[in-house]
Amino acid sequence: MNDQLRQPVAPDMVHANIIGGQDVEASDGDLLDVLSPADGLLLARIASGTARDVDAAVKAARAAFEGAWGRLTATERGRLLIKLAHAVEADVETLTLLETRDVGKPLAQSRADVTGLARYLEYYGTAADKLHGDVIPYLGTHFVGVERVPFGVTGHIVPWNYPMQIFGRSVGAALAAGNATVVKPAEDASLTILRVAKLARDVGFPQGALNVVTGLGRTAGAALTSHPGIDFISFTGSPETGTAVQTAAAQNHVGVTLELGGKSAQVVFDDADIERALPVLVNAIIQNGGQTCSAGSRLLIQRGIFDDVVNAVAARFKALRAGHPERSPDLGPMINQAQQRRVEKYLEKARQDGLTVAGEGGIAADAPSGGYYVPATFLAPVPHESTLSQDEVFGPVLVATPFDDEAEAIRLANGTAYGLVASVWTRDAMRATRVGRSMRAGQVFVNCYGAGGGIELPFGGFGKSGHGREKGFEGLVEFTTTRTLVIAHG
Ligand code: TXE
Repeated sequence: MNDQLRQPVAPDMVHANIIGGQDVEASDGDLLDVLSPADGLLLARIASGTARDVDAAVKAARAAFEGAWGRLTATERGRLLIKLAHAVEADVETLTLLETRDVGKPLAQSRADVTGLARYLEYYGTAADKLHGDVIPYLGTHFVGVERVPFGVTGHIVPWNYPMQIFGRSVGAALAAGNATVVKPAEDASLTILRVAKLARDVGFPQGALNVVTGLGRTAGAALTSHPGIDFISFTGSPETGTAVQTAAAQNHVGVTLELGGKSAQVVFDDADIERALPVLVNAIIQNGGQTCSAGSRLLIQRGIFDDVVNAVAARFKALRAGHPERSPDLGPMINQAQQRRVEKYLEKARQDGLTVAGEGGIAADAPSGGYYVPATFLAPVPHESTLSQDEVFGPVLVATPFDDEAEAIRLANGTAYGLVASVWTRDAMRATRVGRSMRAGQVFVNCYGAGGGIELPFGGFGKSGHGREKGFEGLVEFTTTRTLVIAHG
């Protein structure tokens, strides 16, 4: 493990943007403080990127696309991504600790994210030269070939909840497809992305293929999404910012992928294997403190087993402790004070509305007082129409609602503005298939939830959860368009 990181990180640890392969300070020299979610103390400072920095990064990316990066074959691009995957694996200890300190994830989750990033890079690296076009039968006198070509320069707005994984699925796929990239990490989660960009430089990515401009969403982020030199945008974040991003993209007539979170239902029928389900039902919301777009934040339970399942889930919630992320807690802190307040406000309103807390965890006695901790909270029964059943809380808050039959289960599961993920728990294979295929969600799990990380599986939403697909081979295709060549030969 990197000894420097074992020590308290010096507050003057300052990070520049990475533009055209160089470390570049913000054009006006401004810095943003990075606070540790575990204790609220200063951890580092990052460049507060400006529109000028974004412009320089877009120009560096364009030069790479038209130059050394654009000239590489798909195989050569793939090899570089695989080299980067190996460099990430070799750096796993340092990246894991840095991620935990920056975003407050328990070490095991940070490690899983870093390993996930390496796997994304491997997946897209090995896929780069398997992405090919088509030949279309046409007039007898003409040959028609359809090529899959990159857009050019892609912009990536990455949120703070899974910086490593979202960087992997978005930037990894865009690079594999041959685009040059400009990344704006979240202001609360830039440190590991900057480090990976340096690893990319070390393993030989041509200058400008991967640029990182850190800073605020309303300045650096907005400058990136409205820049006329950007050919496609990938955004993961809130629906409100997603609207701003898509509006900006529309001005430049470019496409966007939006992944905007969810309010995903876990549907439990009375014939389900409850013992098998219980740990999965709880983990689906507790993972990353509930700050997960695909969190299973609603339990829909068939009425006959409602009380029993609620009691069993409540018992598990009571045992959960939020604590310092370097001390293997059940869940870490929220990312920042604003997110902590957001979750607390939802819980205050729920109590005012008279909703019943069925099980509440605690905060570990040794959790630093300045950290952004929220106890895991399970409420049941919660009416389907209530705010807590409809809004994405993005914290360790689970609600349960009873249903009577299959039709009601489907209506409730599909009854929010979101549509990202769902799960169905039953031993009846026909019902599992029937209900699974009725879900308005981009991914549906049967007798499991989020199994295996899903790097190979297309992921994305319906409705307010956004549009476009990431992950899997479909995520690679998403970063390309076509060019059709018609050749007369007779
Ligand atoms: O999101 P924002 P916030 C949801 C979750 C959370 C809420 C608010 O419910 O509680 O959103 O989080 C950049 N132009 N999700 O405020 O604002 C910003 O710098 C361009 C769900 O953090 O969407 C960051 O990099 N970019 C979600 C990114 O957008 C802008 C993950 C996300 O920030 C911008 C995160 C602008 N005008 C939050 N304004 C998921 N789908 O998993 C901000 N940004």
